[in-house]
Amino acid sequence: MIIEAVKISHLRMPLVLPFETSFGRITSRDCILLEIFSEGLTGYGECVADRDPGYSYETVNTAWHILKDYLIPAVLGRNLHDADDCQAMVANVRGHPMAKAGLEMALWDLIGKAQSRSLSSMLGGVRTKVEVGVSVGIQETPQELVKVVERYLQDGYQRIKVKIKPGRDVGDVGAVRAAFPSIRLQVDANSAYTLATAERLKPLDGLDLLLIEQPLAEDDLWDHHKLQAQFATPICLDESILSVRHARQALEMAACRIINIKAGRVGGMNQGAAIHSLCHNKGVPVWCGGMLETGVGRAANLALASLPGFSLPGDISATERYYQEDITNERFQLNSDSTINVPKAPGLGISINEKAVKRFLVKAESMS
Ligand code: NPG
Repeated sequence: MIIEAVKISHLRMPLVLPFETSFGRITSRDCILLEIFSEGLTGYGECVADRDPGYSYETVNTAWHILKDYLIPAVLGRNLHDADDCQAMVANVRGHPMAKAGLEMALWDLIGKAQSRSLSSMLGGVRTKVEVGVSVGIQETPQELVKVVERYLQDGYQRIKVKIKPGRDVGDVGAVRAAFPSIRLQVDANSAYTLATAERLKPLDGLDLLLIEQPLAEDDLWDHHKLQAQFATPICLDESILSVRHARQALEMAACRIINIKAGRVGGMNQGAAIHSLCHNKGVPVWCGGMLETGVGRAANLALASLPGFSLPGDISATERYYQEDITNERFQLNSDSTINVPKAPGLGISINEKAVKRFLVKAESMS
């Protein structure tokens, strides 16, 4: 398929509730919607780079620059047979995985539509619905956190992730565990500790957690290795794993026992699936992370999480947990068994609500 034109749109969407992590609090979320045009079809993708460089160095503005000046010119006018071709076309650009992943997602959608195949089936997915949980941001007080968790449990989520940071860790998680002794519970520090300050997390080992996610800096595999040796609870890496090579090295040096896979963080679905295969072959559990995606990215996450090795619930919640109004016509619902259905229609299996896109638009640009 010849890539005829590409449109990028910077969107800002209000969140239903503020979301606070160790790197800040947001009340709205930015992203870039990509549209790739070929043979009368449109492929949609979502670039998950955020407004601020808190989670990653990429921002919506760096991604805009990299897409507009490098990645889109690398694919415009080219003949694509397979979304996997995209990786080679953008290989000259160092880093910027979220920008690459947004483009790649749109190509998967386009090719899926051309071949009448769902993304899940193209990737080798084996599930029609996937187990999901909810990620709960830092609240005003531990008591407030317990209330919020209770509401999500009532909604039907059977796995809860709690965000932690220094000073808001053992007390908060202990309060949740005391209130709900048998729920599946995990924590995420988003790199907020050092090997020294992570000492204070020791009591978490007694709280029967599924995992402790990314306690230390993203470029610090070796100290994660030292920390894992001190904890019975598995350490899970997120920000540290940007490639298949990082995943292999982290496992070889026992820096973690579980990996969170986000296609955006690793440069695309193709790389996410490859990390999945590496881990699956080694018997290492993986799960699908989330970046507060719109329905576009959520559809992609559900397809990825349908691969056989995704054995832990993903950070993929129902649309209503994030957005009152989404940019897809489809709204994802939570099933009574804490699962969400994997889209079946060709490509991502979603359609776009153009009115909503207009409402949330910051700026747009078309290239052909
Ligand atoms: O449900 O999509 C979701 C949110 C899951 O906690 C979540 N994401 O660090 O993994 C993370 C965190 C995040 C959100 C990171 C937004 C960056 C931006």
